[in-house]
Amino acid sequence: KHKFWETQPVGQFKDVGDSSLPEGPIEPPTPLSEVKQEPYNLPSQYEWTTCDMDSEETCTEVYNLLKNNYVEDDENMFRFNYSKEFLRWALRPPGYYTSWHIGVRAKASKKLVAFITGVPARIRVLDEVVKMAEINFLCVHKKLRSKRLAPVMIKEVTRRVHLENIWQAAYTAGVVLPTPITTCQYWHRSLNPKKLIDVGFSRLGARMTMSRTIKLYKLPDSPATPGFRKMELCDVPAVTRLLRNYLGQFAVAPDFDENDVEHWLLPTEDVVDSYLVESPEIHEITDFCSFYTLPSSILGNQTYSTLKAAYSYYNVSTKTPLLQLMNDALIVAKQKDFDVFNALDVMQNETFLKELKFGPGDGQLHYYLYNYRLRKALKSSELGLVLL
Ligand code: MYA
Ligand code: JJ1
Repeated sequence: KHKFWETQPVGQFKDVGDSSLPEGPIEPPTPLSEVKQEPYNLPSQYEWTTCDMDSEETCTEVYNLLKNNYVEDDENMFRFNYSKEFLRWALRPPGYYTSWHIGVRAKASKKLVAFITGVPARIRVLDEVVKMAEINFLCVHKKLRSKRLAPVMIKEVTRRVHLENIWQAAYTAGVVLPTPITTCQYWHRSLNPKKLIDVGFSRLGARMTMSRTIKLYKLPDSPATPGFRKMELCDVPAVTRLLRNYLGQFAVAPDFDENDVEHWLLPTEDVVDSYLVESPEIHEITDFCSFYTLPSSILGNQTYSTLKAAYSYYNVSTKTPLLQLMNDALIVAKQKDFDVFNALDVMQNETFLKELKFGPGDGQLHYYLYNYRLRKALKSSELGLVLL
């Protein structure tokens, strides 16, 4: 059934539940001299290109490929529309490799027709910190689908990751592959219910009118928690301590240091927003919340072309109840004109989703590790990792 994935060092469906298999790497690293030195072969009309995201021109080509060909919902009503600024942020974290930003061009026209990326990350799995690649933005132009280009791209990114002496990877997908370490549910909190209903993102509930719906989702004009403010550069050490301590409780989570926190969590306009609670008396940072900006194109609506969505990222509560902290996150997201606030049922998110009027979506997100076996699948609440 999975002609490609059956050949890869990933947990296979036939092994699910087999607790005699060892936990950890599925195959050992090979000497670097034994890693294939030349790129994999593409069909003869295509060529590899390394995408320099510093180049405005290349970044625009990547942006347009994804804008027109990346992930859609199951009814093809919405398509992710990552901004250029977001792509630069996502692809240039500390220690990134330009060689892991891989494109495919048509030789004749030089048009960019496919893309896949990796970025380096340290991810803790149970009690071991593992150097990994986070693989994302796999995309093949709609006109070139089902030609088995994706397996070649995955093998090529794998080869380039191996050349940096990294042997594991983490990735997510909306499709089921061999085999998820966990499956997460998307939840959605309406901020602009009228627009969401008008564009078909949500529906009027039974026995609900538009005005009752608008009232149901109304939020205060400003956050309620004393000392709630935007994160700043000087907060990086305190936020790193807070986050490291919090993420320690999950089975799989990033091992963030201060450089990572500065990159991934310091606010960047229209890319990532982070807020914290500084106790007014002792100036101690006790709580933290964050979300990233990922709009979707609305396909074929006369009135609206984009849905502005915020996605819950990392949140830590030690003093302010998580429910109150996330309510404040919803309030600032509404103030910033987002239409919807999305979250997965990871970490402790289940403790606020229903109470804060999130509803389950029709999408799921499956999480995977490459060349690392977990004896048992995780509950989504045991996962401390959010990929973009
Ligand atoms: S997930 C986002 C994926 N992108 C999209 O959904 C955008 C819209 N779709 C497309 O662009 C295409 O449909 C794609 C497939 C490119 C997805 N992950 O070329 P094909 C397998 C992994 O004929 P196409 C993200 O970015 C499929 O099961 N494999 O198909 C994370 C089949 O294999 P098998 C996938 O539709 C990506 C084969 O590909 C996915 O033209 C992580 C068919 O190939 C998928 N999302 O193109 C990648 N979809 O026969 C893995 C289909 O065995 C990274 N397939 O079933 C692994 C770690 C690598 C690094 C390791 C380092 C050590
Ligand atoms: O956004 C998603 N679904 C929406 C829109 C559905 C439109 C018809 N298919 C949804 N809306 C209901 C909201 C409602 C608000 C009031 C309360 C009740 C709920 O369910 C879904 C997630 O649910 N998104 C997708 O399907 C996009 C793809 C998700 C998989 C992504 C995979 C890839 C990334 C790898 O990096």
